[in-house]
Amino acid sequence: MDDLREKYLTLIKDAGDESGLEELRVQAVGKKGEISLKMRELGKMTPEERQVAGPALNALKDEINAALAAKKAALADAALEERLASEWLDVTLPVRPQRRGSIHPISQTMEEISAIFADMGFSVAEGGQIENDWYNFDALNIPGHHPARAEMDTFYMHRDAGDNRPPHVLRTHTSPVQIRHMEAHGAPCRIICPGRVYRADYDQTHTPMFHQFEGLCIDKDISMANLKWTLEEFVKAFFEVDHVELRFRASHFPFTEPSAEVDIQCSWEGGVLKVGEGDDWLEILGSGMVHPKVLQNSGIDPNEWQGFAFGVGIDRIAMLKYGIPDLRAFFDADLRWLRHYGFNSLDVPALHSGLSR
Ligand code: 2NM
Repeated sequence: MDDLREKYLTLIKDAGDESGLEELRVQAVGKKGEISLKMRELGKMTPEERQVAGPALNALKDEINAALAAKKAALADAALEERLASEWLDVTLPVRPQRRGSIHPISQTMEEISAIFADMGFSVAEGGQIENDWYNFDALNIPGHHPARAEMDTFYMHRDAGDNRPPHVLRTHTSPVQIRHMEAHGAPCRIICPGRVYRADYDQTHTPMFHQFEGLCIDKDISMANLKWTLEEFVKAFFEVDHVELRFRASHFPFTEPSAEVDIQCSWEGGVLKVGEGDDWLEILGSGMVHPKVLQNSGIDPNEWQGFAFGVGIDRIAMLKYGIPDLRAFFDADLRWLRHYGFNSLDVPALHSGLSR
């Protein structure tokens, strides 16, 4: 018995890993292990012999089990220590200086817009890029025969021959998101809807996919004055100037009444754009008071609520702000262009830190 003890305690002490240790356990105290076999021999002993050998064997078995458990814990500890040592990481090290990628100017501009409007209590709403007739046109007071529908250069989705349902369309503006939002949440509401929109138009100043954001504010006692203040605050914050004149020109959209196109004061002295100086004007957006029919179509009572809405082309104001001369370069995925015009992913636009620094 002393030999057995000596043998197994030494083997256990020298075991290198958990699977080796498990083999030892089977070999010593498993069902057919050496100690278990010895215990079976107890039956052949005289009662006197058994009284001595029985407790001694049990004690040995306990001792070996305890040694196995202790070694198992020690091996697990060692494995953990080894893993922790290899996974060690100094989180206080500075970020690697080389820039691997950059934020596209349109993404940057969208983040800036969101930060500005969030500060005025607007939240961001998004929706799908494939829409149906109702949400893209009818709900917005643009009926089938309306010239605005033809003017929109709409992309129609394919329908199988014989399927006479009206086709889906690629949304031509983000207004459907606003209709769906009013339908789902009712009034009051204050949202901006940025996103991709599509029109079949391609030249120097148009791409078939472009970005816009629309704003919508519905409440009691909302007027054009609220619209003017909101847009002034936006333009000042976006172009990072303290003062700017806005010019409202009467216009027409089916979904607003009255409607206005808005120009901002600027100068082009020396070929550089300065917003809020000089006596030139730059058209940047369309706006108006939401048409009562649009409210009604969205489940909102126009006798109780009213509001303003506006739409702005993101690509264009991004070009103006960041001096990007060519619209189409936005979508060329040219790495040299992206490195030049891209933004650092760690500088998240926020009003308190300077929007675009
Ligand atoms: C514009 C100009 C004027 C507009 C209207 C709506 C809605 F859904 F509330 F009716 N959203 N956006 C709107 C109004 C858009 O873009 C030039």
